Amino acid sequence: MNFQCGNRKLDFSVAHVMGILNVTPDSFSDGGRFNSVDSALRHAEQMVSDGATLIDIGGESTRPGADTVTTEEELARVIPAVEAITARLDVAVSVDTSNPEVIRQSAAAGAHLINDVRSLRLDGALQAAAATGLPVCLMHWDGDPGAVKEAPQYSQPIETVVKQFLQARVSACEGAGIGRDKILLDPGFGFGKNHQHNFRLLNRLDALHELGLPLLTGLSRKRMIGEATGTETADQRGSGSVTGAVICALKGAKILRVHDVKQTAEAIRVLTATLREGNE
Ligand code: 9MG
Repeated sequence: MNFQCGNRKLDFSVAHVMGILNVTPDSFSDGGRFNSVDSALRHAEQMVSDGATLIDIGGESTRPGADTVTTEEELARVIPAVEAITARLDVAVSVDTSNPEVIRQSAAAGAHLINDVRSLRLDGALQAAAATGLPVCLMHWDGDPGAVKEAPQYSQPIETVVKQFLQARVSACEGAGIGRDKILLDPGFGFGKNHQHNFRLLNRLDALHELGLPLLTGLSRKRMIGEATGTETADQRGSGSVTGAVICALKGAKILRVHDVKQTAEAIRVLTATLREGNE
């Protein structure tokens, strides 16, 4: 059960922890403290020593209301971090981007995976990703990729909506020459979904396995965790996020995108030890 991630192999008999490295000045929960190459590298080093086997570098904030970023600015934030981390650390580097030029230059800089919350729907993104030969993560986010849904409503159960959307994006990828062995799927917790959608999707994550592709999930420090735990700020949501990650892994997710790497990696080790015994 291996997944080839660029020149790295991930053993999918266990769940992997992907550490989040925001290189935006207004990043989600670190307040932009990691926006220089040195501090990005230090943060990545810490996450690797805490148990991350992937690092997801993002130069565009997808927080509701965040400023849009120009291609030049995104490249200036992301590429030096990709170069520094791939040159120095033994870790798979993912780039969180929807921009075709950033996809191209990230691959040239040594990235191993393209993580696109817009599922390669921007003009030229599908072709750019196919040309790199890298694997891609396709995430469910309904509607206009640039817009944030205020009061999301779906006419079918959310797991059906997500499954149909992802199936269509898988077909688009195959049509562009990206093979199924290079595709990860993501339900997109928090993207165009309300509390009920998010938790129903978490409960029914198994439904996405019918697509036959490995799952990546990200619910770390999101509002859904805040709503369930009654925590106002992102940095108060650590234990709720770890619990959510464990639920995802129990339901078969292979990559967990998280802020709290050490705590999540330890929790996953306990889960892995449990599942190894008595499951033969
Ligand atoms: C960039 N980003 C923010 N949240 C995410 C999520 O849930 N999944 C993926 N793949 N990327 C995300």
